[in-house]
Amino acid sequence: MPPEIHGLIFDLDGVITDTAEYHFLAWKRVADEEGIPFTREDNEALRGLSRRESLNTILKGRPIDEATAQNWMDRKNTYYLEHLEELTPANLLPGVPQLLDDARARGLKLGLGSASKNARLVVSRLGMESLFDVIGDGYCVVNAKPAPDLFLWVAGALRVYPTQAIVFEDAEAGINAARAGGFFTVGLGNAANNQPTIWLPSLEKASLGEILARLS
Ligand code: B16
Ligand code: MG
Repeated sequence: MPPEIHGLIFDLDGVITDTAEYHFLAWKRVADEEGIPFTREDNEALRGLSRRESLNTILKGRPIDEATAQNWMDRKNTYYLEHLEELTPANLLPGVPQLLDDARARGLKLGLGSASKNARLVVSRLGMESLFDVIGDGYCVVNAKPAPDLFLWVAGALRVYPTQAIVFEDAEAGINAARAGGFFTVGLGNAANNQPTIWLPSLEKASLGEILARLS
């Protein structure tokens, strides 16, 4: 029996738009100011991690006190917000508008599950406020990805069971979170190694009909 899918839940950064570059530039500026080595390659490990977990990863065990940690995270966010001013609907990743339109036409509920505390601002800059039934962001749950809490929170608000929903994710932490919650997963790009239900290189040529058929 094919599963009954009633909802789709999308990660934001790396799935709907590519804000990873802005996160990188903002962390890089803080790291340079503080004399800490931080490369583009290091940045890949931060995909899907909360701001606090990102800082911990960048620090690689270097001890800093809480006031300093807060100061660095605040500065990173200030720099990140400057970059968000460049974001427009043209920054939607290819294939996203078509997929969302198709999902709507099929009567599926649509949710967003992002670790970012800036997710609502990003969604608004992309002109997508009215497209999602529920937006889960970095303020919704205490335990960030890879805990399943955020996706479970979004599914609950959508009134769908995890076994009736597909999570679209680009990051290891996100795939692990969705799998731990019992969701079907579509892993994009580098998420191939994390055993998603279905892997796609990107959403560019994705067909929702094919994705649903492959779950059967
Ligand atoms: P903020 P996602 C994540 O977004 C990013 O991938 C990750 O790099 C970032 O640290 C995190 O949001 C928190 O963002 O500092 O804006 O709260 O992939 O979960 O949409
Ligand atoms: Mg992501």
